[in-house]
Amino acid sequence: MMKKALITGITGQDGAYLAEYLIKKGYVVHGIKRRASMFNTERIDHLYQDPHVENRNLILHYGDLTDSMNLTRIIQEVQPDEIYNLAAMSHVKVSFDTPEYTANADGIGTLRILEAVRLLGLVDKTRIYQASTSELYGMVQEVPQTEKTPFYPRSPYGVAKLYGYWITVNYREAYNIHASNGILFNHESPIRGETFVTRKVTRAIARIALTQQDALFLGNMSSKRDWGHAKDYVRAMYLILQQEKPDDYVISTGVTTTIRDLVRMAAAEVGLEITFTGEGVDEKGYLTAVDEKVFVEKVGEKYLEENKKRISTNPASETDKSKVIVAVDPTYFRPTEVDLLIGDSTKARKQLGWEPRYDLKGLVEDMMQSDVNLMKKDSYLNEGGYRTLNYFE
Ligand code: NDP
Ligand code: GDR
Repeated sequence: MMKKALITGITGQDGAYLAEYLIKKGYVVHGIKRRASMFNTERIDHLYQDPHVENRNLILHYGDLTDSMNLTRIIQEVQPDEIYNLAAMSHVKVSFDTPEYTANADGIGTLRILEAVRLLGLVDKTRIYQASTSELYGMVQEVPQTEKTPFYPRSPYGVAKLYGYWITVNYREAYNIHASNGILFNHESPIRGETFVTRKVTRAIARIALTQQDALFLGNMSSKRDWGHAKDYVRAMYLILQQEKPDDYVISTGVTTTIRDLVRMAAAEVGLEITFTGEGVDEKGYLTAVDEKVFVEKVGEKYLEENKKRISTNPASETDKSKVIVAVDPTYFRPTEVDLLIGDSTKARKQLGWEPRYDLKGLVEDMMQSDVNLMKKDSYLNEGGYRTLNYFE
């Protein structure tokens, strides 16, 4: 019998990589996708099979993590051996704008899945993976962060995911469900969402190199992230569900880098020399008092104290170069920030035998290569006149 997996969030970055990985392993993969006014399956189109074909190994269902009845019905129909709960409103900054929805989808959504499995009597059959996150650590308590480091989330997203984490642990303890948390640190890829900082940077640097764009605007460039490749991280998800006992695991590379250095690495891939600047930066590239005003205007006074240190330690460098490429726009600052993430994944490496195959350099190379190709394609379309949409002409 082929194993059946159900992936929520199959149209996202991780969902797409995981679906391909599981299909290659011989699974029948079921996925939940949201109804949208346009096609939203681009990341999995290469796996798509016509519904009229028999013995498909990819089957999609319309659904939403905010709809209990829908989730319960799908789980009942599919009777999955494994559920990977990857669906979420996953953008930290956006969660400040949509806190209630984020809590509903990311927090209560997790409960809906666990409770459906319990009510349907699938506790002994179905294993559950919960997409937990290094955003749980939030305010630095200790580094590197392990499974035992206390949580202190710093965004509505982080707080919603905290509920998801603990309700998973609670269902495991209360009902003996095989439910596990992967506490995954940031992981990226050529199909990463365009508004996360890595992809925003690789897309923009590719466009700047091809003279399609002049400058890139970023927020706080001093925060540090432990970035890995999504391909490596979906392997860890699978391994977590193959363990005899459910448990929680940190998945990370153990190397941390500032946003500023990430920008430098991406620029180096296309031989660009970069200059950092910002509204009101002094000749050394440090943000001046003027920027505090801009900050207050754009972000709000009450966030100034919290971010003052970050503003003053957001230095530019090599400012004597004439070309301005990266500028600071306070709009992208967050009301509360996570300054430093660096994960210790010793437990996963020992117990799961998991090792990442990509380091940050390999990841940036992969993303830059892909985005340069993408932007070249874009140029051809523009130059050929295939891009203009004029509904009223
Ligand atoms: P993406 O944002 O790329 O994908 C999120 C997926 O969830 C998309 O398929 C999206 O659908 C779907 N989705 C969003 N809201 C709902 C909803 N209400 N109901 C059903 N589906 C919904 O995220 P990633 O692939 O990067 O991340 C996967 C999971 O892992 C997320 O839960 C994320 O929070 C978590 N995580 C991610 C990390 C990372 O660095 N990437 C690190 C740690 C945790 P649509 O395509 O229609 O928008
Ligand atoms: P993060 O990822 O918040 O860590 O959450 P993101 O790439 O959005 O931000 C990383 C850091 O970069 C700083 N930054 C900017 N971020 C964005 N998006 N855009 C900018 O212009 C910009 N300028 C600076 C941010 O302030 C932050 O410090 C991701 C998501 O995938 C979550 O779902 C996941 O749980 C965590 O990673 C682990």
